[in-house]
Amino acid sequence: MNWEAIYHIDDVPYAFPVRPDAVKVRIRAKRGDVRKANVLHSDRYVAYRNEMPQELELVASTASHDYFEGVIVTETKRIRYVFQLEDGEGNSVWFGELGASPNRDMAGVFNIPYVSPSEVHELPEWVYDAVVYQIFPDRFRNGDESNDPPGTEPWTPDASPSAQSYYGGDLAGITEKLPYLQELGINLLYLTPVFVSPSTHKYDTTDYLAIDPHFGDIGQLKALVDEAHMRGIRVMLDAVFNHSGNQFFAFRDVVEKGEASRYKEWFFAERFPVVESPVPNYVTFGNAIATMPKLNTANEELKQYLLDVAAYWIRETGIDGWRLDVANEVDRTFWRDFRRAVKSEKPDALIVGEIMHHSGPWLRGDQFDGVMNYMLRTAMVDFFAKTSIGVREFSGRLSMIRMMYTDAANAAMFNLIGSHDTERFMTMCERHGFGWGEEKAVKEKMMLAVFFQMIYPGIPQIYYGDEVGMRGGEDPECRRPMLWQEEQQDGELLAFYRKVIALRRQYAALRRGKVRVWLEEESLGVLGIVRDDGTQRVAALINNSPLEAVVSAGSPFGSGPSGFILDAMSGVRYPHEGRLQLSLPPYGCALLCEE
Ligand code: ARE
Ligand code: CA
Repeated sequence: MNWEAIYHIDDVPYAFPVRPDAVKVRIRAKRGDVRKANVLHSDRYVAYRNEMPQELELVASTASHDYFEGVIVTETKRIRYVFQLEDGEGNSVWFGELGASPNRDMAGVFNIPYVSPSEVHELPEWVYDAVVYQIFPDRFRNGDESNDPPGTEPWTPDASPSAQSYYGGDLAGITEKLPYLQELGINLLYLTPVFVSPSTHKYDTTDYLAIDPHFGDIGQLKALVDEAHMRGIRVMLDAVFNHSGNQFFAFRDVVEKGEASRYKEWFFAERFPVVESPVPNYVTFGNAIATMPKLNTANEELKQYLLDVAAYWIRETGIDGWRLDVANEVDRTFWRDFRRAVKSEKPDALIVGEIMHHSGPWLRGDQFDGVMNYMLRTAMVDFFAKTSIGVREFSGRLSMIRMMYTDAANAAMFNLIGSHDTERFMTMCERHGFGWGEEKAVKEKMMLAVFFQMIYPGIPQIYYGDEVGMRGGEDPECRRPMLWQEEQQDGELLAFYRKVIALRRQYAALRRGKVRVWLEEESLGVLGIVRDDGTQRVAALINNSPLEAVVSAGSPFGSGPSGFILDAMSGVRYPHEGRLQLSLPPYGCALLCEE
């Protein structure tokens, strides 16, 4: 056994409360090393050696490591525990706070002195059932031509927008299309910024307390939220608190009054007077983007101002949460206070940060619920669109990402294949797909990725237009106006989206079930994933290869209650006697369910 690979700490993500009386523990070992993993635990104040060993389950594997997990239930909320690992050759090792040792006492013990209820990362129940649709408001639907900005361009979905183009989309348009979204099956909307701003994307806020007149007004936002709620759809807005726009009143004040401005501490002026050109002498978002002065969110006065903004929109319009822009560059104390402010205004509000990389520090339950899962997107792009990694590597990356976070954080991720900041997924499939221009295979790869989104833990995210086959490279190409003409939409793709979203809503195991890898058929390109919520078990099969795959494997359904297993994708029934044999078409998938 490789002792050096064994790892656990008594902290997130290796130990975290899942209920006030239960803590999940995880331990890592070298892949394939450990045949049996146990945790021995008791109350901290009872005499040693009275513990019962509790066996842990192998829950995830990367190329190099296996991860074992178990839930310790505690009546007293005070836990003392130590791990004991066994390999296949009868060797055993103890692992405690002093490290690994063949001698139990030399390994020491881990302690969870007290599980405070406030440490449990509680998610609103609805989050488990959510499927989110992202809208870039200027480009979704023009519902009111009277508010169009000057120079509004014609709504041509194959046009090439510039960074400054306006297309006239607005809140009225979104409200008008709620029936379409309801029929699609989504139940959460995320709108990129809607507050007053001089740009088309509105990430440079002029007024945090007013809707941009080109999008509508607060009455129209209220109407949108009310109508959405009536249709079972929640609404989240974009909080751009890392920076403001340079037209924001406080920044104008600093530019005008310099050091005498009472808002000078709200920003990071390098010297006074503050100048915006030729090079800004203050900190901005990104690299010297003068129109986006960075906000000093550690400043108490500014903090209160922004927390009031967050509460105001919840209170006045009933929105259900916030997506946080450039979330990893904002003061973390600010985010902790933000969470308190938002949840005290609306206890079941959802908070999702925008972070493109490892997000552990923000996902301990004290700041965000989840993040936009760009790490998962990269894995999906590599596996489905580029085929630059195989089944094992993909599966390993999924495991790695899950093992970075708590169960709650994993459930609240926005699992996206693309956004307003990335090339569209279909375009990536095309670009990396087939020299021989196989239109069909390109679409099938896209469908596989969407199927995967729907069977995986976390909130599947759909970027407007992906569902009808819109194409587009990086910003601004990925922000074309929505394709509404039915004859131009990809009806087959849209039908597929509706079908797999409906399946996610039909099978509770896909939303709340634990996730286990069932099959990693590297040579076939087949991945099998099981979801199980304790009452229902479903198994998803994905054939990420241009060839038909004949899968013959031990069934994940045990002996099974009936003689048949249903593939909910095709409607085909397979005989079931402990073994499953079925064939998947090229880039095909199956969702197997007990009947
Ligand atoms: C505009 C132009 C672009 C141009 C850019 C540079 O449209 O074509 O390249 O200017 O000057 C908003 C607008 C953008 C606009 C930008 C600046 O939507 O259209 O770009 O403002 O005016 C990092 C951050 C991440 C951030 C991305 C963009 O970590 O938070 O950069 N995303 C948010 C929003 C954006 C928004 C802003 C922030 C600013 O979602 O839409 O942009 O409010 C790697 C790095 C990431 C990096 C990423 C960039 O993955 O690791 O950290 O993300 O690249 O894609
Ligand atoms: Ca309009």
